[in-house]
Amino acid sequence: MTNAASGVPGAQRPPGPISLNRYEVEPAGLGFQTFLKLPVCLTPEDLRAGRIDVAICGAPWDGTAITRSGAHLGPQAIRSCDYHPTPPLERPHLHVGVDPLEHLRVCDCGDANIVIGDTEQTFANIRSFVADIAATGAVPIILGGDHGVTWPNVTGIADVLGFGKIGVVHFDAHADTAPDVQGVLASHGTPMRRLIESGAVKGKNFVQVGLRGYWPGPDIRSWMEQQGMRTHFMAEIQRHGFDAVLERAISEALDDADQLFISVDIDVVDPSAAPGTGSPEPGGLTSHEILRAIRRLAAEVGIVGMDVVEVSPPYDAGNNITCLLAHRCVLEGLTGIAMRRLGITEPDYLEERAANGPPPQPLSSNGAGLAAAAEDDQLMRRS
Ligand SMILES: [Mn+2]
Repeated sequence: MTNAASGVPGAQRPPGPISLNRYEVEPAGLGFQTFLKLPVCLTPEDLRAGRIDVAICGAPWDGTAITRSGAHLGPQAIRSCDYHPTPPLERPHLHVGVDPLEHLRVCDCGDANIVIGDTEQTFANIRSFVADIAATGAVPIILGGDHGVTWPNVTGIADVLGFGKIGVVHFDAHADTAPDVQGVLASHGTPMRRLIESGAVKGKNFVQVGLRGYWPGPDIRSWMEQQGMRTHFMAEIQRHGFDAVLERAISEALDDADQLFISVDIDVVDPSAAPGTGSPEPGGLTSHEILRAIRRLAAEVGIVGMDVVEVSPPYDAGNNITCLLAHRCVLEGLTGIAMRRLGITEPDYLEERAANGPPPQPLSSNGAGLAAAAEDDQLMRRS
């Protein structure tokens, strides 16, 4: 996030978050499209001065996608999926009664420095970009980008918190554990292999949810089992229900590592709700299942980072439903982080009014009210 050259961001001003709003109130779509039109932080000093809790940022890279491309356009497309005027900066979650922006200081850090065509340099840049954010104590939420970026994303956090200390819950249709792709180590099919082989994440601290389809074969699956990875296929979800599998994933995530990173490949969701992605696989989660899962993990386990990847706007349906879902995945992560700060960590917490409908109307008082209204009506007619 820092440059040695002249023109260092922040060199000519006091550090702190910068609002980019030109006008006092700007409708969504007007002006600079930061996430939720949040203020911007360009340097670690800005993050520290603003005592930022969560930093949204992007890794607009699709150079390691081996299927359909376009994920480099994900971060800006996701940022533009908001429709509330700002200020006021508020997003009260109707199901849990918590407004994350009331309890968290959140900013947009812009994007990691991408060098088109140079995977090695780009991944080094993403890793240090994420580490710089994590080192300030802020939780990075990274918008992808193809899934290759999860290797530097998680490694950057491990650089700060320690190798082998982080658990990963990985939502995906695909295992992403190939040893290489045509001899190439950095790919969107290999990041989970790289994280385990490098020691950034222990195999048994990897929990995967939503796998399906026709890959990988027995060799890779047996490697995954040897590492102790906990993999939950869609078949398990179909047989036992999503909530039961999510409970298992939560207890596995809490098993050893106490620091959790969530990696959301949007293709874990069925292509009917998330068509704009590189490797769509029919038969996936619903949108409300992924949203609830992210919120629950952030609230009940706690997260030190998250990414939402593989959103490819050129393949999205005309109403941007995939980008919209990715945007809401971030809002659920923010809500869960705020819930945990408030001590709301009970399993599947929902606000009473939202979960159980309107309070019942006592029949007697209702009847009395009607009778009184009828009496008023009679008086009106007589006068
Ligand atoms: Mn995938």
